[in-house]
Amino acid sequence: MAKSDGRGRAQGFKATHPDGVLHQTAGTPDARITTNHGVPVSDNQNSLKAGARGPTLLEDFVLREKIQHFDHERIPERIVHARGSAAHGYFELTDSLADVTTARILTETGKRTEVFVRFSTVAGGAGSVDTPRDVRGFAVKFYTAEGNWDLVGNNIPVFFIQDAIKFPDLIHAVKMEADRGYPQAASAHDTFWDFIGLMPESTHMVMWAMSDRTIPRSLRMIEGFGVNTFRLVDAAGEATFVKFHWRPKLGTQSTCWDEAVKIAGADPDYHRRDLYEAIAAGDFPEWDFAVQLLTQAEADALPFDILDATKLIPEEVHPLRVIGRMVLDRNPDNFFAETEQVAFLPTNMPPGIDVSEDPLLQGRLFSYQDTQLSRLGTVNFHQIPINRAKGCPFQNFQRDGQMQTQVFHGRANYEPNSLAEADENGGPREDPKSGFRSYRQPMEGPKQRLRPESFADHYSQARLFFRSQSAVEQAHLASALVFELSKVTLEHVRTRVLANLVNVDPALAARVADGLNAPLPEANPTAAPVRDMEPSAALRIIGKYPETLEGRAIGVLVTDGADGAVVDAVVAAAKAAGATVKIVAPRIGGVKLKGNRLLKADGQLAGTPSVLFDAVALVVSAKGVEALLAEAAAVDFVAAAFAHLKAIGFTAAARPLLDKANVRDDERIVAIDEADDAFIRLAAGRQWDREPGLRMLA
Ligand code: HDE
Repeated sequence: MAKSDGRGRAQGFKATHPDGVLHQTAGTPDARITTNHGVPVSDNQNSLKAGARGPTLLEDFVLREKIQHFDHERIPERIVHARGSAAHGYFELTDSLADVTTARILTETGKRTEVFVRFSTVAGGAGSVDTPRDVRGFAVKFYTAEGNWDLVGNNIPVFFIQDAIKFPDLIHAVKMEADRGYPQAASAHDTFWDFIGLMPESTHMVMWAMSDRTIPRSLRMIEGFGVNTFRLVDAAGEATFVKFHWRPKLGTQSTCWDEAVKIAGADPDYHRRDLYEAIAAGDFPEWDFAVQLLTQAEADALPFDILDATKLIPEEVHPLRVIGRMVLDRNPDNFFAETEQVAFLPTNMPPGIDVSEDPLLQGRLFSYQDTQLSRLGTVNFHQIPINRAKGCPFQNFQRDGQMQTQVFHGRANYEPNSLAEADENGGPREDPKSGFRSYRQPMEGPKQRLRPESFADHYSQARLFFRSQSAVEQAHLASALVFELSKVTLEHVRTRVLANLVNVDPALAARVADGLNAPLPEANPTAAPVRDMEPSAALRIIGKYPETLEGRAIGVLVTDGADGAVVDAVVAAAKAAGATVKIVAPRIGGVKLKGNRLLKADGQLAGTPSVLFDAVALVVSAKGVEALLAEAAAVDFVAAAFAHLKAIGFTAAARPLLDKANVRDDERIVAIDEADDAFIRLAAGRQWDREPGLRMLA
């Protein structure tokens, strides 16, 4: 693994920004602090005063400029997806789609194209936590040779609503309630479930939202979906429908709900830190890029409308074709300049990729461009380095505006012009041959506000999703519904949601009603008959991800007097299997192992609970464990690892701690034996059959 400078770049690599961004170098004359206008500053510690103890002078332009700049540091946060983390990387096409599109990003195999990817939660503010139950945004900006392509997706393939006109209502309902300003980053409240109950079209997405997909283990372990249906267009102008998918190399993996809640307290930046540290360590996350392609005839044969974003296309019916891969290999240099200022626009598409008439997508085509104006404050936001087209020039006759940074030459700022003929630079010209052309979809019909009949089936795919899950996943989903609805204070809201659930699956509705201790209502009327579809194993996550330690973390709890040889063996085996390892000790200075060897700790026990690890090892001495028995954080460390179905490896002296934490033996409670790596083998998975004995699942 290459040594890294903390940003995922090999050491010795000098950071030179393509846009000449300032990198001060300590110790050189250029390292002087200056004002924003270049005047060197002599004293950055004291303001200019009348006398040593007198008032500060208005004259102090150094102070005024500094404070004024600080006063204006914040910009409006995104109205949705405010909390995010991002990384740079590259995309490489492995299988050309030249038969269906002219877009070079999808036809030139082997070429690496720079990308910038931002992951986000949806509902919480920028300062909220990383692990609420929420959809994750998965937005990719490809800097292609034919202009930027922004594939602005989520980690769930469907959406709550069918028409963009409902988006402000949906978001108002899920965000903190209008009068009280809470809850932050949570869907478990009255207004969200009130809206959901009144919008049966949201039921399919609700199934996904209540599944473990919305409590991911890591941003490196989420899928991504373009959600909306797009088109690919070939040289003859013929179109093919396309759905875009990202598949994480580490598999799609989740936490337990109780764990996610506790991580929010233990490390609110859990996902952000994980992404940053993995890239900094050279452990680059990677995704396969895949498409589902459908002709118009194939789309027409589907039992639902391909323009309806509340529906997915089962993989068993139209398999995924993997056409490329994406690797994230560099952390941003500056969070604000890049992660905060990046502006994704679903309208950014190179020639050969086009939109469909999906009414959700159609609204998005307006919204993203528009929102940047209040967020970034100017029509020139495309000139901010992270937003600039890098793979090709950008040039036109749009001029001026706030924060114009380009200096245009020449007289012509209009087109057509004939200045070129007068030997003056007439500027760029349109390109009828290879410029962007919209697909020539024939259109006719009366102007009207109408939902098509083909969008009427709101429950069949919700049922498909629920019935495709494993028993464990069904229990989690039902329990999540019980949890959320238990936070709803309005009884009629709970009842209405239950009445919708009856349409999904009467047994699910009965389980949730039982979990609420509420009567089961009659089913709500449906706009179309609910169909049974063939269950799709592809919709599960448990049992699908690789049981590997790659991308996972192991916590080793140690005490004074512990056997250093055992610690070394566990650490070496875990690292060899691809895990990161953290030593946890009662005090951060570490412990004195047997033989007086000092072992420094990476985390102090009270601040490093086991929710931060995928498995834990207890390597302790008899004397050390005595002290731990009187430490609630130690008992919690073990009890929580057990409750979250994790492997616990232990040396013999740890037994009293296991007993105090009420740990019952099963396959993943493993005595650590230097000669046997059973703990490491079992550390990658969770002991699912432990769960029913531990908590009341619905
Ligand atoms: Fe967005 N969405 N959205 N959205 N969305 C925004 O644009 C909007 C939808 C998604 O990391 C906003 O720049 C409307 C679906 C992501 O910067 C805003 C509708 C999907 C991000 C906006 C939708 C998404 C956004 C807020 C319904 C999955 C974060 C800030 C018609 C395919 C991008 C911004 C980033 C952000 C509008 C629905 C994904 C307000 C009107 C469906 C990943 O323009």
